[in-house]
Amino acid sequence: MKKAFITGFTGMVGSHLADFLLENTDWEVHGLLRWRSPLDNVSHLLERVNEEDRVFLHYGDINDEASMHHILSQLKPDYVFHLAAQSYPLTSFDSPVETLNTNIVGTCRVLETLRIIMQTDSSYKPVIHVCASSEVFGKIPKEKKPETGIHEDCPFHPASPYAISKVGTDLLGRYYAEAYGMTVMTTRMFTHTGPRRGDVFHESTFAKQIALIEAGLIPPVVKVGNLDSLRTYADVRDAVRAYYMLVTMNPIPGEYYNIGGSYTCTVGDTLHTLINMSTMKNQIKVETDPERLRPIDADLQVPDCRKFKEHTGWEPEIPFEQTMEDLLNYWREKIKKTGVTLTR
Ligand code: A2R
Repeated sequence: MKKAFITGFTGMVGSHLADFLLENTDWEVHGLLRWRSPLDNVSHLLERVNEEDRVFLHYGDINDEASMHHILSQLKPDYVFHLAAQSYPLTSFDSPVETLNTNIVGTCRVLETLRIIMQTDSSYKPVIHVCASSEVFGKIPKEKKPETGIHEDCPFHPASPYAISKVGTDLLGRYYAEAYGMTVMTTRMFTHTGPRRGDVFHESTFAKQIALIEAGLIPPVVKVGNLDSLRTYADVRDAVRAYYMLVTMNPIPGEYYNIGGSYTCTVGDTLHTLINMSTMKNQIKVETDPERLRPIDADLQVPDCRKFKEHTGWEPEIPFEQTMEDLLNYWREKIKKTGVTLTR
C-alpha cells in the first residue's frame, strides 16, 4: 500500500487532502502535527486514527531536524505533500522572522532530510509536492499584467514577508529537483477556500462575522480591509484534487505550475455574495477596519493555469456560490457547537 505524508495535516488544505486521499485512493495517509496543533479540522478522522484504519499521526515540527529525520527515515513515504507553513500574509508583517524561518528554512529542512535518506537508500524515490503560493507574484502593475492572467514565468514581485518566504519555498523545490534529481514539483495556488478556512483570511472572516451576527453574538457590522483587490477563487476541494493529480499524472521533476479557479471578482463582491446569503442581509452594515489593511497588497491575483490544465486535464468543478455557501454553513455550525468565539 502506498504511503502519503502530509505536512500541515491539521490545516485547511491538509485536512481536505487527507479526506480526498482516503476517499479516492487505497493509500495510507500519514499526517505531521505539532504537539499542540488544534485537531478541529481532523476531528472526523480521529476514530480512524485510533483504529489504525489508514490514517496515522506523527508528532514533530518542520523546524525540528531530529523529528523530521526520525519520522521520514522510518516511514519513507511514497508521496510527500509539503503544505506546512505560516500561511497568513497579514500575520507575516507582524512576525516576519518566524514566517521566513518556517516557510524557507522549514522547507529546506524537509527537502534536505529527504535528500539524505535518499542518499543512504538508492531505491527510495519519493514524489514530492512543494506548496508555494500565488502571492510570489505580488503586486503586478496593471500595465504589466498579461491579458491571459499571471503565468508561470511572470516575474516575482512579493509584497509581504509571507510572499518573500514563498519565493524561497518555490526556489528550494526547484533547486532540489535540479541539483539532486529529486522528483519535486512546485505549485502556486491562487486563492482557494471553503470549509475550515482560517478566520484570518478575508472571505472566511466575512463568513464568520455574518454567522456571529446571525447568532446574535455581535452587532450587525462586518469589519473589512481592502475591498478593491481582485481575486480568482478556487474551492479547496478542487485544489486538493489538483495536488493529487500533480503527483500521480506523469510528475516532471523541477516543474512549477500556477493553479487557480475560474471565478474572478473583487473582495468587495465576495463580501456582498456572502451578505446576500444571510438571513440578516437587510440589517448588516460594513465598516472599514484599518487593522485589516496590509501595508501593501497583492491586488491583481488572476491566474493563467493553461500549463497545469494541459499537463493533467484538471478543471475546477465546484462553483463559487457553492464554496461561499459551504463556508458560511461551516461557520454557522461551528458557532452553534462552540458558542462564543474570538471575533476576527
Ligand atoms: O499550526 P498548526 O500546529 O495547526 O500546524 C499548521 C502547520 N504548521 C506546521 N507544521 C509543522 N511544523 C511547523 N513549524 C508548522 N508551522 C505551521 O501548517 C497547519 O497544520 C498548517 C497550516 O495550515 P493553514 O494555516 O490552515 O494553511 P492552509 O490554508 O491549509 O495552507 C496550506 C498551504 C500553505 O503552505 C500555504 O502557505 C499555502 O497552502 O497557500
